[in-house]
Amino acid sequence: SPSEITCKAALATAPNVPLEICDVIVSPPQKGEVRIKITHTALCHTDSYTLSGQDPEGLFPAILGHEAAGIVESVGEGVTSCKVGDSVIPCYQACCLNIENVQPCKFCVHPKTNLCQAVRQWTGCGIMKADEKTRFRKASDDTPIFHFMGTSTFSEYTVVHEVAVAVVNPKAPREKTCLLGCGVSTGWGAVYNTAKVEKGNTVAVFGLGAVGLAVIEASREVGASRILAIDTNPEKFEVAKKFGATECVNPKDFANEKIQDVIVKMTDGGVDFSFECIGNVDVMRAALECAHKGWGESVIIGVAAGGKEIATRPFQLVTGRVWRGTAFGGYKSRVEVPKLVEKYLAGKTMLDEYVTHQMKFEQINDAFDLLHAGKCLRVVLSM
Ligand code: NAD
Ligand code: DAO
Ligand code: ZN
Repeated sequence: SPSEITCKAALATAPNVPLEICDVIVSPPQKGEVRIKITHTALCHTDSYTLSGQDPEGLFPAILGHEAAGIVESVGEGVTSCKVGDSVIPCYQACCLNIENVQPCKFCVHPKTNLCQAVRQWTGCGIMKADEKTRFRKASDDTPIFHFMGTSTFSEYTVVHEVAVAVVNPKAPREKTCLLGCGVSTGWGAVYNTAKVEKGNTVAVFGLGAVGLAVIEASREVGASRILAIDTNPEKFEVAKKFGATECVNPKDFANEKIQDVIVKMTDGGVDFSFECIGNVDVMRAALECAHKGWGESVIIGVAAGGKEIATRPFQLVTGRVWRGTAFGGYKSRVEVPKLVEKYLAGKTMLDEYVTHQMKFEQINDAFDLLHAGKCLRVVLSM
């Protein structure tokens, strides 16, 4: 049976201090768990948000990271849906469908949601369901280390619940498909599953990071007639056009006008769909209010800081606008992520284009600096 592994991990010891690369001991997977050798991990905003100390669920010390790919190293008792050697993508949003001897939760069988609750109460507390303990401890002094989002991919080895493991085509390059663990899938799914954008629709996308660009890419694929790309950083416009934006707008060019009024004027009353891909509650309002009267829908994707609230005049909704939100683009992760990998392999999606930097795992703090400076789409670290 599997034994403990000592390996390198990037430890978040306390809010707002650089990660500490150190040796950690990773326990064997218990019942319903899988130990994964992480080969590639990207960084996403949520990792930096939790590291900043603003995340109400943030725990320290912890191993962050949730956008990754790897290979199954060992499996715990009763695991049937993956085996040693499988190429996998850990899923922070679990999915308990299609597992032998597992009764799916009521969220998983519901067609309108992907918010599986099978392990949510434990992943929210940084522990594993089987014994409500962590599988990580510091090699130097045995301090227990919390898990993060049920994934903890900033480690050479991690332990996750079986319901959080998507088995994917081994031919797919993990240095690219790791992005399907979060941001890119989220943007695509927001268009296909949440908004259900159709050919000829008009779209406004606020925030041109990887998530916003994935929204643009999917909107182009479904045949949106106009795709307005909005960002306060004009350096993002060139890449937005490459992904399919038809027009780019910088709110800073309209100092005396609200951006929603600018978009409404540009589009004869507003867009069919808008997407907030930033995490700014004022922009969320603007996105709702630039949706067309009578039918326009706005999707919140960005994660706002803890305690923030959204506002608009209720009349905006009375007059037919709809406000929605999405987590992981509505994809039922374990079932649908493998299909996204196939779509990429068939040449029907972009993915390589979202990777702007490749670095070694040891350079993770430099990668965070790039993220904070807005200088990257995605940095992929190889272990
Ligand atoms: P990012 O930081 O790479 O991109 C954000 C972009 O917004 C940047 O280009 C920035 O210049 C721009 N921006 C900032 N303030 C602006 C403003 N006031 N007006 C216009 N543009 C502005 O981020 P990302 O990785 O693309 O993620 C976007 C958001 O989506 C984050 O909040 C992230 O946490 C969230 N997210 C949500 C989910 C989900 O499931 N709902 C999944 C992944 C990421
Ligand atoms: O409460 O059941 C739940 C689901 C919580 C997870 C939702 C995550 C949404 C955004 C995550 C940010 C990107 C990693
Ligand atoms: Zn479930």
